[in-house]
Order: sequence, then C-alpha cells, then structure tokens
Amino acid sequence: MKTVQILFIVTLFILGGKYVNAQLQSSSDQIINIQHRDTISLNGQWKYIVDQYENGYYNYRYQPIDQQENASQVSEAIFNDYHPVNKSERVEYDFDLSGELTVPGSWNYQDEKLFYYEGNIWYRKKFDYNSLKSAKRVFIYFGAVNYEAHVYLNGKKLGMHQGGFTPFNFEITSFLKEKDNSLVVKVDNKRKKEAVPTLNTDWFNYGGITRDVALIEVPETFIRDYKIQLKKGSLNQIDGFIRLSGNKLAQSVMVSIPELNIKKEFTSNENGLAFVQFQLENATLWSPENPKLYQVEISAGESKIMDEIGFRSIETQGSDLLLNGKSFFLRGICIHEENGIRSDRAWSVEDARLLLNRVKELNCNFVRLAHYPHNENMIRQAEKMGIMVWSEIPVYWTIDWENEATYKNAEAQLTDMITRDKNRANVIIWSVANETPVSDARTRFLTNLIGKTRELDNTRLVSAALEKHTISENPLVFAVEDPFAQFVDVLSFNQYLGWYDGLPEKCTRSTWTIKYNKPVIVSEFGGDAKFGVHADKDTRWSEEFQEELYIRNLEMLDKIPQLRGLTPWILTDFRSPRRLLPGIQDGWNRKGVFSEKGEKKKAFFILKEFYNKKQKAYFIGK
Ligand code: GCB
Repeated sequence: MKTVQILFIVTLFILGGKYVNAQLQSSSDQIINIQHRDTISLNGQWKYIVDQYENGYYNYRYQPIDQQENASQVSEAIFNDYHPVNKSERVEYDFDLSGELTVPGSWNYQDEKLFYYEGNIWYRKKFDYNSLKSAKRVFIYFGAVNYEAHVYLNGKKLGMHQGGFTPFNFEITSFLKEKDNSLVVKVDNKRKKEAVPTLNTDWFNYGGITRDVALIEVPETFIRDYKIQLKKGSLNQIDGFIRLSGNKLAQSVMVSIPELNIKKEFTSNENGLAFVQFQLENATLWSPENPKLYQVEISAGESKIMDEIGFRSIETQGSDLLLNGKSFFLRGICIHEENGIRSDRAWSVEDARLLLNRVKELNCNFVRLAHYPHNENMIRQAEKMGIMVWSEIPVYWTIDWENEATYKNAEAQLTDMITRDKNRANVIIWSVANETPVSDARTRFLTNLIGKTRELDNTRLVSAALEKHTISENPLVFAVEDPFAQFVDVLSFNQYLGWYDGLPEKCTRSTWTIKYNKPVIVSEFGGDAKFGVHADKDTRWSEEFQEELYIRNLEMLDKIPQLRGLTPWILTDFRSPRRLLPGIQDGWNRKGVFSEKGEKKKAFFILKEFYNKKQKAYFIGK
C-alpha cells in the first residue's frame, strides 16, 4: 500500500473515531442523485456561435483571454454578454442575432454544416431565477459536455471541465441574479493525443452539451454524497458513508428505509463525514429476476434526500460469478450511447427504454456500456428492468500512457463514474480500459486505475477488455497473454475470429486455453452486416454471413471452461467516421444485431436462442 493511502486511512480512522477498514470517500466534488433533488431545468433552446478559431478565447498572440487582466472587447462581449450602447464600438459577437441549438443534443445532428465539425462553439442560455424553496445555495449542474467546457455566469468564470461523459457542477449562489442571468459555455470537442479518449476511436465525436443542464437548490449544509450498499461478501450488513458540505458539518444524520422499518441515527465528524453501518433484516435482494428497490431516505438537518436502492452481493469464486451467492451466466450485449433513429447521442429516459427494450428482446440480463460512462437515465432504467451493467471509462486503444496529466484525467473520469453510480445495484463491473496494447507504461497506468477503483469501491468487480494472442507453437490455439490479467477480477477479452481474423469457419478449427482461474467474459466478437442485404453465408456484409459468424463463434466460445458471460459487439449499428464503404457502411459500423432503426438481423435470432438455452441451463443449477 502506498504511504499516502496509509496516511489517508489513518486520518479517516482518527476523524471517524470508531471506523475501521475505511473505504476512500470520493475525491470528486460531484453532487449525486440529481433525479431526487430540487432542480430547475435549463434544457431547451440555447443560442450558439461557431467560433472555429476560438477568437473569443485567445488573443492575437494566442494567449487565453480569460486568464488576463485586460480581457479584450471580443471576449468581454462573450463572457459578459455585453451589448454596446454606443454603436461605434467594435463588438464582433452577438448571441441575440445568432441561431439556436436544443440542449441536450449534439450540434452535429442539428445543423448540416456542423455534421463533421470538431472545434469550438459558444453556447448561451438566459434565464430568470425564482427559487423553488428559498434555497440557501444554488449549483449549476451539467450531465455531460463533450469534450471540454469553460463555464461563465454573468461574466464570472465558474470553472472548466474535461471529459465528455461525466457530470460536473459549480456553485453559483453569489453570482445568481433574479432576472436576466446569462450562462455562457465554451464547448470544444477537438480530439487530442493526450486526451481521454485520444485521437483515434471507432465512434462518432458528437460535440456539444449532450446531457441535462439544471440548477440544483440545496440548504446551507447539505448531503452531497453517500453510499448505502451491502458490505463486500455480506447479504445483510450495510456499510457506507454520508458526506455533508456546508457550515454545520458535525451533526446528526438519519437513514431510514420505511418498508423495512429501519431508522438509524449517525453522527458526522467535523469534515462532514458519517460512517454508516447497520443490519438489514429480511430484505429482498436485488436480482435480474426480481429487481427490488427500496426507498431510502437520508436527512441531516434541513437537507433531505430520497433514493431507490437495491441490495445484492457480487463476487467471484474460482471461475464462477456469484450474485447473492448463486452462480450465474451473463447474457450480455455491448451498447453505444446512441439513438440511431435521431442519429444523436442517447440521453433521455425514452432513449434508455428504446435501447433497453431491444436488450430485453434478446433475453439479456447484462449490458456492457461501451466505451465511456453512459448517462444516468440508462443505468437507472436498466436497474429497474433487471439488467446488470458493465461500466467503462474511455481509456481506449492508444492513450498517451507516459503523460501524467492524461493519467489524472482518466482517474478523474473514473472517480466521477464511480461517485455517480456507486449506489446502483445493477452495476457489477467497473472496466478501466478497452483493447490497450501491452507495454510497461500502459500496465502501470492501468494498475494505478485499478488501485483507485478498489479504493473508491471494493464491493464491485474490476475488469478491462483485453486482447487475444496466439500460442507460438500453434496459430489455431488462442490465449490471453497480458501481465495486466493478474490484476483483474474478471478476465475479459475482445476477439474477432471470422471477421478481422479469417472467415467464420476458422472458429471451428480454433481452440482457447485460458490459464487463469477467473470468470471469463468475452467482451466483444462480431462482424458487419447491412440489414436487408441477403446472400450466401460466405458473402461479407450479408445477414447470412453475420449469422454464420455468430453460430460458429458461439459454438467455439462455449467450450471455454471458465466462460461466464458474453457481450457481443454490438446491439445496434452506430455511427463511426472510420466506416467508409459506400452503399454498405456509409459512416456506420454495421456490427449491430439491430440496424440503427431497430430492424432485427438474422444474427439476433441466433444469439437470442443461445441465451434462452443458457438461461435454462443456469436455472437448473449448472
Ligand atoms: C473493437 C473495439 C470497438 C470497435 C470494434 C469494431 O475491438 O473495441 O470499439 O468498434 O472492435 O467494430 O472493430
């Protein structure tokens, strides 16, 4: 254990008084559970200015203007939403004369000219503020902005956030006016080598404010964060924390679960942290067959919050996955966060239902939410529908492994993902990476991320989608040879036999030898087919080829003794600028078992049939 960690735990021990085996509380400033707070939505129409050269941000010496004393008129006009009284003044921006974009939503699908745009856009929302409950403090919340956001309210810079898939908030109590507030956001989705993800991905770089924006009202001292979950390995012991912010940090904190007649009192320390431990008697555990959620109420003085929380355990035992102590099989599928009908990022409850109903039709109990944290509606809807989740950060392919800032960025995204979703019973696996090339620097980077994951949440399993390798003596024997494999709880790998590697018949001649006594999830396999293209099974891009590829892959993979789950690539065709073949791909990765519009391809039925059989086998207690 690192010295800092030891120091931290010792500090927690002293501050917490009685607590042992402390879990690291989130180091993020995130206010969690927006769904059940007093909020005022700022979704809707926003003004926008396309500023490709970032003229409103850099002066002509390319120095950021908002860090200098003498901001130029140009940037003043942007940040302060300034309008000249004297018409002879040179002001080159005017939000009022500019067009509008709908938020949430990417700019790409809202304006044809912006379809492939990767760059800078200024957004502005004007609003009056009428407090819901004469709130003492107000925060502005963004569900996600892709990729970099600089936020200004009434001319005052609130802060900056990087990472396109995680929420952030800033306090605005002292800058807020009753009338005519001007909220300006500089959004930039340029891809960068040192960013997370990096330059090269196989998905579309949707830009803009892609998830909800809202004001959050809270009392002076409020419940910012909490974890109410079963202790690792226990089916009836709650082990968690509640974290307050404000000026009355040491106080009494109540947790109640009315349906179970539970009402417990705890005391927070001078840092606002209360450690929560109690016994759950006769609770129905959450499972895909019975996704039971309890109303949990937390209060601290004036601050009250409700959440719907499920309780379950998730562990491994040798190569078995155990949910509430019982072995099970993950009948999964990968998903991108995209609604192909609108051709935009998915973000709403309706979008989540659209995608998850397709998942249910396949008889899945599991989704791999690739390759970045999906919106909270998706996780919560899946939880209600009994669908377990693999959640991932965009450490994808060739990240800048040696760059300290890149690591910090990845760790911040990981922290925000775990902070937001740690109370969701359906999230069972945190994934720290996808298909990263083996090197010392990369393994160090990923090992640090795994360490951080376990500090933040030791109750869930940790994994990463690794790659396959051939055994040198025999090119038809496959293995996973990766020093990182020893650190994961679940061994997962992507493999494309029959598509990038030979034709489907190659599966029948190939075998696997996995030397780890851990559960195995094949986190990707698949091939492209355009819906409605029919030919013989040897013709690429046809539904018949994809069908054959599924038949042969399933047959082959089912022979891996440790196999405990599959998440084929992918539920639905998705946009990717790497996919260029005219008439077939046209900018879409066609590996979906559904088309982007939701039409089922032949492979859908093969996978569903396989899952029906697996379900039966596990019900009779395989
Ligand atoms: C992969 C990647 C995934 C791609 C997929 C493909 O291995 O993890 O992001 O989209 O292959 O279709 O090539």
